[in-house]
Amino acid sequence: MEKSKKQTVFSGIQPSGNLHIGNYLGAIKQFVRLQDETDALFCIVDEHAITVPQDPRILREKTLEVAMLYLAAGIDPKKAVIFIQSQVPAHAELGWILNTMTPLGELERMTQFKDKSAKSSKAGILAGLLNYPTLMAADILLYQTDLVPVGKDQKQHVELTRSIAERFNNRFGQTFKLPKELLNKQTARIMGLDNAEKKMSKSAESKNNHIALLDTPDEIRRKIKIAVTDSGSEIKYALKEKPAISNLVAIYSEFSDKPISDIEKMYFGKGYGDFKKDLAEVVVEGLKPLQEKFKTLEKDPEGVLKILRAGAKEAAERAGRTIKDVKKKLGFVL
Ligand code: ATP
Ligand code: LTN
Repeated sequence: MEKSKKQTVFSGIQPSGNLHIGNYLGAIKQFVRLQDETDALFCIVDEHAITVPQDPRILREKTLEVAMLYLAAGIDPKKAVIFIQSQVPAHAELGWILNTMTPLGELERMTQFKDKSAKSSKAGILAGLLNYPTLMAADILLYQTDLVPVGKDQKQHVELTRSIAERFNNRFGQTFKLPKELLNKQTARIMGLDNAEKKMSKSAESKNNHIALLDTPDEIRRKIKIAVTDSGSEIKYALKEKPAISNLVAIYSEFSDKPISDIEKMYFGKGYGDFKKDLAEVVVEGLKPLQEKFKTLEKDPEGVLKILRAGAKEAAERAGRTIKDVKKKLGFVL
């Protein structure tokens, strides 16, 4: 199929901490699958990361780390465009323009804003945290995106993107394609290992909440050993009745490529101890190729920067077409 006939896919990850298996299963694994069948762009959204204060040295380090993790996970720069958001100025430009057209109430309703702002005093909440979704809308709309592969926590932001685009199109004529979120049912919300009621999160307080993609085998074994379980002893996938075990079964299934029903059969009559021991090895083995490739990439930061610069160039060309059309429609002098 010709490139232009393929569906366009866009997604982004913030370089704001250690990427974990929730990010991998909910997002990156989909990216790798989609790069073959679609026209895909994957971004490292550093301008989103600064909506909470960041140490500049660490931000730079984490930005390159996310790029290397994309590559180590199997995203191929020959198949997909990989780039850093701040290297394409059209994102901030369109983000601002969309800000001027988005009612405050719609931003205040966003669950992520409510959750993140609840953790600070009012004086500590930055305007950028509230305006975060308009920048995300800009990311998506600049590329005439059809599909946005994300975890469930981002569904609301993609829905808002659609209403922002619709409103703009109604007022100024057809400009943006209306994008849709793409969720993988089994992995859209991987739960914390220390608490099966909350999603696995980079910013969780406990170190035992998540398995980071670069955790050592011993760290992985330790975290799985102490992961919370449910009452009873059966290994089965039943989200309401057994949320913690269901989460571990889903992780097992994803890293082993075995369907959930096979895992339930394999562990019928066995206890949590046996299951957890095997799960740890499945995750250790599952992450091994990624970790090895990461180590190789780390030795060649210049090579990675080169890929990112080429990605930014291609992204800027494509984004440039949309931003030019938007400016013309708004009455800006070009
Ligand atoms: P945090 O984990 O600190 O809340 P985040 O979700 O705000 O991080 P990103 O790192 O940008 O931010 O998320 C990258 C991708 O990973 C997004 O598509 C997000 O939906 C997905 N994701 C994050 N946490 C999970 C999870 N627990 N399960 C599945 N997908 C997830
Ligand atoms: N908001 C997302 C990161 C993000 C994104 C995007 C995802 C920024 N821009 C565009 C998909 C498409 C998050 O916090 N996970």
